Amino acid sequence: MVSWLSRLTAGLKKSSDKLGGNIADIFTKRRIDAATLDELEEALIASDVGYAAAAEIIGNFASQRANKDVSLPEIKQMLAENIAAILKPCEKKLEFKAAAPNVVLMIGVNGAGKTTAIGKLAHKFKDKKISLIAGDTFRAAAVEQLKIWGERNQIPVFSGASGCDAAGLCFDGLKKATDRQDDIVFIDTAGRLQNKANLTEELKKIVRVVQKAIPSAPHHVLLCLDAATGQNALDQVNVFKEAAGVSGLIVNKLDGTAKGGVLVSIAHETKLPVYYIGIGEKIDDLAEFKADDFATSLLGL
Ligand SMILES: Nc1nc2c(ncn2[C@@H]2O[C@H](COP(=O)(O)OP(=O)(O)O)[C@@H](O)[C@H]2O)c(=O)[nH]1
Ligand SMILES: [Mg+2]
Repeated sequence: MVSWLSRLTAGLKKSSDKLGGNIADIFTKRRIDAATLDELEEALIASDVGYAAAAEIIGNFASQRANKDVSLPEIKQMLAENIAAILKPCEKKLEFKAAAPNVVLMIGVNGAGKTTAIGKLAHKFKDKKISLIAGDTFRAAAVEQLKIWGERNQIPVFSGASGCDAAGLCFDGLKKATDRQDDIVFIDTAGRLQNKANLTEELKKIVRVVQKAIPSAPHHVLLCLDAATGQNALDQVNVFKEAAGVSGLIVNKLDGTAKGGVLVSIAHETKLPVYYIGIGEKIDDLAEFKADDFATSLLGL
């Protein structure tokens, strides 16, 4: 069995090759001076770490190394520690209340990995009684996709006719889950960002209806982000925060992108919990977010 850390490191290889390669290029050429620090900051920004986080990391790094000679591995280690410090506040465990059902609203733009993340999470929490609600009623394929995950996990999927009212479906699905005494209900939603006003309106309506069905719900509003969208992910956080009040993040597709540094930017700017990271399409390709592991993997350490 390959360890989580080595899978994470393998997934982040494109990101770490880019960042690690750029850092190596900078430091084999000359000693650390102001120009080198600038280049290092640029390398971080080029890896989607974001301006503010990069400035903070380099600021800390500059004061720590204070005229000492440092080797390349030591430099990477120091950077990894500074990155981990930014990520640490976002490392939180996704927890559920004993009082059932816990309602998890999964939101995000099309393709961000919502449906897949629901399938993976249902598997992670397979010791609990779970049902799914196919709230992405816009595309028939979306309902089918969720049903496949339902079959894989051997759990029920509550769905309606294609194009039916998503909020109404959620209300009925939650009543059913309450009757069934489910521990957790995951609600899949549509993410048509092309029509922002409609999306926002629909999500707000879903939240209202969810609260009507179960006053303490939703217990989690998880925003899925596709790491490959880079800095644009931050705009998505703001749009969805306004629409549905994001309580935590799942950052998907960290495998196969060179933009893994965006997680540092997201952590720095939003401080939202990052519960899980997606590192592949399979049922097991969802890892708990660990700040130290992520930082060392990002630097290829
Ligand atoms: N490589 C990779 N692919 C992913 C990951 N998560 C989801 N996908 C794929 O991305 C595509 C869109 O995912 P989907 O769950 O349908 O997104 P949704 O539109 O937000 O529901 C699908 O082909 C998934 O298999 C991930 O972590 N890594
Ligand atoms: Mg979907």
